[in-house]
Amino acid sequence: LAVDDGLRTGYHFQPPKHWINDPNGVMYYKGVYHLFYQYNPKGAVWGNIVWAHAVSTDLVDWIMLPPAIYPTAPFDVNGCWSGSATVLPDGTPVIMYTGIDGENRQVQNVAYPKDLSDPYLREWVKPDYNPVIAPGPGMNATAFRDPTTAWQGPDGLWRLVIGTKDNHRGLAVLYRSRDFKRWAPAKRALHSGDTGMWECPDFYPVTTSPAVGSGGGGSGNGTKHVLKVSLDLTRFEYYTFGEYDHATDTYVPDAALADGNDGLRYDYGNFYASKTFLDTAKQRRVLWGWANESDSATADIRKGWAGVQAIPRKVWLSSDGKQLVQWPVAEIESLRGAHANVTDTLVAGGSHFEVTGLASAAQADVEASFQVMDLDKAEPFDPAWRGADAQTVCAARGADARGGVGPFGLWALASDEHGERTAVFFRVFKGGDGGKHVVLMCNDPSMSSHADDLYKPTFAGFVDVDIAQTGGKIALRTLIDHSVVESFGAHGKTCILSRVYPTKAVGDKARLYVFNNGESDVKVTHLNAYEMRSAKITSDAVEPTKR
Ligand code: DQQ
Repeated sequence: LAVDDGLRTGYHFQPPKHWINDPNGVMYYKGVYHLFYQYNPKGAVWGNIVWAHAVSTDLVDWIMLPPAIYPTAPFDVNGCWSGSATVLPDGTPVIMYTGIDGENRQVQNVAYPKDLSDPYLREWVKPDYNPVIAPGPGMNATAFRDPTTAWQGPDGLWRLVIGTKDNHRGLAVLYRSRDFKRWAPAKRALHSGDTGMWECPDFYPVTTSPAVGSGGGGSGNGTKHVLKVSLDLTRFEYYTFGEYDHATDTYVPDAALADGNDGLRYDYGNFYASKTFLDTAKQRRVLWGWANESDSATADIRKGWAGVQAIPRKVWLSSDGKQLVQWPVAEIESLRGAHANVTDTLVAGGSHFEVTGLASAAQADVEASFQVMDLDKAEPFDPAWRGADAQTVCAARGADARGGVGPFGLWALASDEHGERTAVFFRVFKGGDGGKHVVLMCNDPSMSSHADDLYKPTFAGFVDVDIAQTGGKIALRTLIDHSVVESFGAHGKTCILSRVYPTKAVGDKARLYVFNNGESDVKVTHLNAYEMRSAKITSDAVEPTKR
């Protein structure tokens, strides 16, 4: 069975065709959000990489512009890879990106807007003095890339980090500059870990308030600094946060946090090479991440497209200071249309019901609150799973394995008779640390499609909530978009994005169910499922009004 084009997204960012990967140079500049991204202008597989460019005034509707940065010079002749934008104090934005030079070395180049009076900043100029940072002696020149947004220290110097590796050790190496032109490496890396290459590092301040200030300054007074890296070995992203001392450029992660595979993730699903920016218009930090396909390369070539961007997420520190919290930017709620509502409906163990009333549940935003009626029915947490990651537990106890408390949640993109369905659910165990329940959130795509050439990984993360304290209540929000199921558990504490390829649950054939496959009854206290309109993706045919 072939995957069909009814799987293109309606409100997740996608260009009309071809391959995309990492978001790049994301920024807000004079009323306009810029999204650049890794793009193959010639096909639906990775290669020929340029920076494609799109602009928006609301992070919802996008105007597609011609590629902004593409190979033109010896310092980027073999590709223009990932990088970031920095808005300088005089208001000029500057991009730094990784160029693949004639010797296939990874070097860092800067580019400046050609015409600051163009509200879309369409054209970018690369000064002849590039590259501004080349791999030093003894450095791994084929693993030295993805510069972050720069920040300025109290001494006035700019700093940024670049991802690299030294044998198996991943590093975020620090560089400093007075003029954004001449850069000197710091003696010590900002941080490192025994994890393999660190791609796409990101480093930024957060507080427990979703609203952020200027974004400058060191840690202290409730401000923590987040360091995120993308591990090319596992294709997952991990973060720590802790104290950053501006004067000495020392970063010390909080003691409870681990680097690498045992660490915290932004997303426990298909989400990679992400990058944040400070949105000065709305005083928030916004996270962009790329979701790859999980069908085959052959299917991508047939479809003519591959890759989407996740919905931009606001990110901040949880009130207990133990993790980050993420939530889709409020702007996407402007796409909400007709909605179906369920209140105080009991779902008996072993039962399910359809959420009816939507013309299609292929493009929907679902907010649900569940209440477990009998937490005592929770199964003991198998001591053999201690230290195991959530994905291992969920693979052992999928959506169809009957439990004590849960699995309960949604069947998204379900066909008639739900022969196809993607299960997003919680499962609760007794006997966690300190006697707390262990709450697991999973995305089980094993029944998501009748097609046979798909990679269908189970994704899962633990949810750090004390479910007994909340009276058995837990919330789930799921953004459904044809081939995307992007979920936020417990108000954004655990997030899972999954790509699925239904063959029957497509367009107006897609349905939505609530299911409970546990012993304990579960009540749906509230559920609102909104049909989502499509975002407007236009090309730049019309000259915008200059202001
Ligand atoms: N993708 C880019 C690299 C980056 C990787 C190349 C991460 O710069 O390290 O397309 O997906």
